[in-house]
Amino acid sequence: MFSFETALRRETARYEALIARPNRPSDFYNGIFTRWEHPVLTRDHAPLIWRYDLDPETDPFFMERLGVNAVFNAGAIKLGDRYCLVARVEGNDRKSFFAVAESESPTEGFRFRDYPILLPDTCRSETNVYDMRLTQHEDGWIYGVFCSERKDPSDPDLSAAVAAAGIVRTKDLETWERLPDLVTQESPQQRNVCLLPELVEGKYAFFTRPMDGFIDTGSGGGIGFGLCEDITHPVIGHERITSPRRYHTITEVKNGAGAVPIKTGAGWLHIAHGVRNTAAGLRYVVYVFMTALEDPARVIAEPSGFLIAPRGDERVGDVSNVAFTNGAIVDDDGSVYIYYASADTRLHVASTTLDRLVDFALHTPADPLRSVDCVKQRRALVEKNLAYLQRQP
Ligand code: BGC
Ligand code: BMA
Repeated sequence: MFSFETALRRETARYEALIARPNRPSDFYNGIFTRWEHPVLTRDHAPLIWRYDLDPETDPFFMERLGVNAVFNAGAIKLGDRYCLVARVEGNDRKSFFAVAESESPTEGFRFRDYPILLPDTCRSETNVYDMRLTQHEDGWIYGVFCSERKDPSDPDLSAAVAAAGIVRTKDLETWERLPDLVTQESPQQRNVCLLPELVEGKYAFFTRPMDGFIDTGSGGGIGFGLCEDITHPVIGHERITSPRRYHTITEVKNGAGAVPIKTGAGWLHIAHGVRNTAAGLRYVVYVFMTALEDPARVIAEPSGFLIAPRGDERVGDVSNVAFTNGAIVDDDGSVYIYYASADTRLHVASTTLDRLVDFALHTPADPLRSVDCVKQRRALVEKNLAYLQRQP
């Protein structure tokens, strides 16, 4: 016999056990980062009060009334001693929204606040929002830059859409002020835009991703960079290309910013994403590059290949073969927590340190772009290692 009470008790206990589940480093090793065993957020982390109607009068079968399909791509920030994630939550209805999950630990225990974020509704045609990057700006605000998507009214194709960068700001992740969407005069569409924490030449500095169409970056040559004078009327004239897309690399089809760039003594550290095409669809990986402190658009290092690609269970989900990040937290002790999602389905954490990431960025050889040169690069490493081993007693 079905009992509402029993089902509610069982699901509540399961939910609490999930939140309380300790996480631990997995046995994956590459010296660059530690992969943690369990995801930090999944659809099962969505509170019961978001999904069920807990009143047996109106929900006698204790049914999910508003299911949650996926929790992934999160902006990340540390506020006081709390690690805060603004996750992309996708309902069973395909619409995404933002919600804050927080914990005293960077790797486990994330719990959503009671209410998801209700953004100020400033544009009737806006249909979906996702992938917020959180910037603790030197002007005192926390900015959230996200993708705002709507149907393309000029194209009868039902799937034709327009993507723009929406901007909100807050002090506490609770009250959000919406600013006008970013206007980029050279690019009709934008996705994967993020704001640098510091002014450059006294202006707000954005990493952009110029694109001609909704999916195709077209003539968009890579990750862009542009300055805007007034954040309350954000307009960017020219966008310079920083990290470019290149033939037969991990960025051939697209690339874009990931986490907000991190300032280090050696330059701005970027944890970005690159996309290549395959017979099985697009493959997304996370990669690293650095730009100059005095000119954040100028690339000074780009280690070859990816930092994080989907592995094992990470490969499978709603959009398989995707590793994607839009948030990382740098701790006071130099630890870095990269929150990356797999397959547009769940959110994981990788931990490392600033020292390791900078060493990786500066001392890993660049992609020589041709197979034959890649073999030479690898043979040179083998030769160095064999000579080293021979010198050992
Ligand atoms: C989806 C995004 C995706 C984009 C491009 C959007 O409709 O919500 O997850 O990145 O399309 O494929
Ligand atoms: C994009 C992103 C993400 C998503 C990825 C893979 O373009 O903006 O939302 O993770 O595609 O679907």
